[in-house]
Amino acid sequence: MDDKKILFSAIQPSGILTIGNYLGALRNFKKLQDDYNGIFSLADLHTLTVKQDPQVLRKNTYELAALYLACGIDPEKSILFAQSHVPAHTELAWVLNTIAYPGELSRMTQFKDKSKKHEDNINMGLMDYPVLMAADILLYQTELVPIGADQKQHLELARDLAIRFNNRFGETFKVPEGYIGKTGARVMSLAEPERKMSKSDANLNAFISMDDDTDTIIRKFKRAVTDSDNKIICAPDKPGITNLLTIYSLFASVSIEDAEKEFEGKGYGDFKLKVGEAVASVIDPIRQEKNKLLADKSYLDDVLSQGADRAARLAYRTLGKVYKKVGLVPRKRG
Ligand code: ATP
Ligand code: LTN
Repeated sequence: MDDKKILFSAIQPSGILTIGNYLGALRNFKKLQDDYNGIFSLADLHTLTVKQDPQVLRKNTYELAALYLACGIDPEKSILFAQSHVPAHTELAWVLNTIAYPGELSRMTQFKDKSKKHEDNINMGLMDYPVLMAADILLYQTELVPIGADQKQHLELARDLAIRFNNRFGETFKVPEGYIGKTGARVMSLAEPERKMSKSDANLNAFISMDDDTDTIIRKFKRAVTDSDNKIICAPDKPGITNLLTIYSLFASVSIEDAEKEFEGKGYGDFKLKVGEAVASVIDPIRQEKNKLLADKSYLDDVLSQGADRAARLAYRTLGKVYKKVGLVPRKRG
């Protein structure tokens, strides 16, 4: 690794990703990987906080590895690995648990939302989720963390834990900054534009999955909830159209203002078709590339294995420092 700053991010292999995950996270990873030492993880341990079918989880993990690569993460430039392949993540999480307070964890919006959604499975892992996420980030002396807007609160906690540990035991962790894109950090549901687009939504028409083909994408945009008048502009009282314009501007690479001009005087039908076509033209080649990569599991296994070796080298440097600072006796070898 050269002396560029470290960037870390992760995505859970908890299902097929949506264009929300793409616009809020994945798209930025590729943009940033040349200017930083990028470390990208499959947050497989995080997914266990919600019930998973073991076979589906394994499949989703390969899907996500292939998607990262298809979206342009270059394993020669960046490190790509599975969180569970580097045990330092859970080891550091344990130490951070001893300085994290139940009060601050139970106040987290995601914990409250997911507790409501999964009433039958409110487990310790669900509450401890942000501490494992803090460990992910702090292990690598990370300076920048690209995330969607919904993860801002978790990043704040990672910063608080780094500062708390440094104050108590001496300078150990870099305090990371978040990178939240100006547009696309919170893509909204197509069915209920006041709520964020989520891959676990029961209504399949509420999101565009990265696996949807062109016809499906166009059909879903056609059904997208819009507002009562016929104006195609961004406005606080037009959340549906604002969301579609944002999606269009990012996928067609035009500014919101230019998009508004382009559709001035046009009807919703025309507009929605254009949004669908713009999205499909970007997603189609990514999906095809992902499926090609998925056919070669041994290549994906190799990438992840080499990624885990490189990640572990960096991670254990920090973990060694942490163990020493808190007073654990180092194991004597030989
Ligand atoms: P779930 O919907 O199953 O709760 P999720 O999609 O919110 O999961 P992750 O898959 O871990 O959670 O998210 C990966 C990245 O995508 C994170 O950086 C997150 O902030 C971002 N992200 C998630 N949803 C959106 C969205 N609607 N708009 C923009 N970014 C998003
Ligand atoms: N919780 C994140 C996924 C995640 C993550 C991380 C993101 C796990 N560990 C470390 C950034 C840095 C989410 O997006 N739901």
